[in-house]
Amino acid sequence: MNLFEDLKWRGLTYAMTDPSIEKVLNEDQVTFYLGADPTADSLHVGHLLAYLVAKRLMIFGHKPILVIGGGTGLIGDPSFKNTERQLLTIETSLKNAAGITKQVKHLLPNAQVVNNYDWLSSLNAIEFLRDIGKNFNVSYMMSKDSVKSRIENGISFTEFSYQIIQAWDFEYLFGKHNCVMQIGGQDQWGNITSGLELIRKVHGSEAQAYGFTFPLVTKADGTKFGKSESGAVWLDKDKTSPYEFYQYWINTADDDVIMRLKQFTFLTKEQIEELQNDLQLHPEQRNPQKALARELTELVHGEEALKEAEHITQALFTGSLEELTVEEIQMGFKDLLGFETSVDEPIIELLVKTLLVQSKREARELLQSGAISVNGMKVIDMNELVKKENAIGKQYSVIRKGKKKYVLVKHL
Ligand code: 545
Repeated sequence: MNLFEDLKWRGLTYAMTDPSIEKVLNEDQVTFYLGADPTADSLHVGHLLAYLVAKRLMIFGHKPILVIGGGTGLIGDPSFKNTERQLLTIETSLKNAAGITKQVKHLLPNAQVVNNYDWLSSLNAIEFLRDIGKNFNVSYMMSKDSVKSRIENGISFTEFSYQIIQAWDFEYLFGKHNCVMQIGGQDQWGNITSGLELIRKVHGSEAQAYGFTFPLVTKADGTKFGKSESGAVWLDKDKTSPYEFYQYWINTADDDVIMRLKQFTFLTKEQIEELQNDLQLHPEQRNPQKALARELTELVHGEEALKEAEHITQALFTGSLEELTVEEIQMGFKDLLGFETSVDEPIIELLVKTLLVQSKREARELLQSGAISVNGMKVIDMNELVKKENAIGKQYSVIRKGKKKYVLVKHL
């Protein structure tokens, strides 16, 4: 499959400024760019798609420039936003830009990364209005779908001017780095086409430059992609642990999982078709979901973190929590309530208090029959103390009844 067919098959083509893009993508090796504003200190899974599209182009020989919007972030992109954005302070913008730069470098290790603050910050008002502004027609700017609703409901001159600034970036990169293509999500169409408009005004109507957008990710049930019960799914491991990240993908609905494998993984058509077959034959095994979670966790967090996430998932499934480290337990139980105690208590008391049994009589019977274990060790004596001293990392004891039922006791 050539690049364009691959992108199409994966559902990654939304709109193109020129049908000859297909030929350019398949036959040329061009420099292209993708921008992100530092509105937060981390990307989330929604933004990840954009970088994976860039990576696909890179694999086929095109050269990426990743623009960090240190300058544009100070203005605020109004595209499809209902209300005016809160201005970022320079400090926040810088701090966020550092976080995002680190992430994009990790995702595309060989890409050139630049910050548009470097060229935008020296632009003065006269230059802006005379050299750049003169190329834009206000009614053209107002007609963009991305700002239409805001024209009626209110938009500051600052945000209204955003498309000119992003357009200037494209023109700047075109002139300086021979960057002939800008890619972005479908919400970026207005800004990207403004850039092409400017390039043609400045470099003549024959100037060859292209815009390419991909669709926003949607879910079959209509709910928002990229949100879990605890909020956005971030790439930063301190905001969303690798285990939670893994869980997000493994919980993908059957109706979405094949699409997600196409969009977000580098598995081949054959591999994905095999998983599709697998989904039809034995959906209960969730092999496509496992493959998706594995691919993405490894890509974003690395092999070690993937192993850890799989280990926690496995241990929670079988109940063998005693195999886990303190960190793993904390990661896996972040949102679950355990039982806390500040004294070493006899097992019989704890069994009742944690509701693992209904009565002391039941507890006694289970202990006698060898069905109770603490941290993997069988306990028979009903007066045996569950001690902080013997706990995993002196913090957690796992009390298990039979194979599947267990509680986590936290020693305070
Ligand atoms: C700035 C200067 C340029 C070119 C582009 C930009 C950024 C652009 C924009 N993009 C979005 C974004 O989101 C915040 C990410 C970091 C927390 O606003 N004006 O910055 C998203 N983008 C990726 C995709 C997008 C877009 O980073 O293009 O469509 C999401 O999928 O919304 O010269």
